[in-house]
Amino acid sequence: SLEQLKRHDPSVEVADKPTQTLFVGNSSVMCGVSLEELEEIFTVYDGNCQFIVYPNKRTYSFVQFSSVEQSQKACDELNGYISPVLKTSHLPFVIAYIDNLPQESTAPEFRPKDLEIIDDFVNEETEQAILDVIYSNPKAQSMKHRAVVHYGHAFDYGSNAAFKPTDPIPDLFDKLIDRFIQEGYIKERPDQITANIYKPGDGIPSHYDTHSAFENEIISLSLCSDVVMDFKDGANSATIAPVLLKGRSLCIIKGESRYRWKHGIVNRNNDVDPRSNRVVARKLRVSLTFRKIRTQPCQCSYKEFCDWDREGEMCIPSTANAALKL
Ligand code: AKG
Repeated sequence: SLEQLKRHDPSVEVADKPTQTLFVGNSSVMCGVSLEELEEIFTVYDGNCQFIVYPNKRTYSFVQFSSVEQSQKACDELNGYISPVLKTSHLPFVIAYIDNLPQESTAPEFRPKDLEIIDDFVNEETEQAILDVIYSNPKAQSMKHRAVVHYGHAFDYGSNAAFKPTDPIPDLFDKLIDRFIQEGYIKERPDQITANIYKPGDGIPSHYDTHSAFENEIISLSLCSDVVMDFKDGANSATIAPVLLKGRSLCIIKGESRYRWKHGIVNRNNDVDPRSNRVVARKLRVSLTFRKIRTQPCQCSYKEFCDWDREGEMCIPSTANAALKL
């Protein structure tokens, strides 16, 4: 295992005395060890230890403890040990103290074309003000699974084909829209806003925002928690770009990233930051998605992914419904 460390991460120095950070060989999903198992085994020594993992890329992980005493106890007790917590793996952990973690990649992250992420778009005060507006709506207050509140327009089950006006767009959200336009992120004014409230563990299935239902530019403002959104290439579903959406960031999905790539959030309690490989625990997350309802057939240049066939009638109500996931 240490041989593999030298080969893949030569910048990591193995220490000759105890440090706060452990290299743990035979500890990844490639060896049949789940993140949940790893957490169960190592948090016994430090409830706040941090995990750096490489699912499907490395056979090892790193665990960073709050103190040397904690890492020493974990190392003494777990090195060479096959924990009974492990359901699938029968390989002993190979543990070593290390002086430094692998350097974070400085290469640009792999992202769909035309996707834009703006960190720190709102400050904490504005974040709280937005949450207050959302939670003043009774629909947002009790929930078992992902809860959804619409502003401006909502899908009309009655006619099953159109949007109907619903709660008006709050002034604060209108001010955000002014900023999107002034700062050049979008050109057209959205008229439909959806607030999604996700408990830790909740996600949203991979989907296209239906071409025929909404105009090109779609904005999602993330609040409260970081989360990884997976973009899947519609032309090749094995191509997945995981993108970290930080709390208070803006994600602008347009062009190729909107018409050709699907987006979704996996149901799970943790994410792996694609840049640092750190495990990030999810908290309750609220997002606001801003869209403009389309009134003319979609004329995008991604015809193979479009529900408008350019020849006949093709605005399928059920897909407009799916777009809003009501
Ligand atoms: C949607 O409402 O269509 C979403 O994909 C929500 C995205 C998000 O939660 O950021």
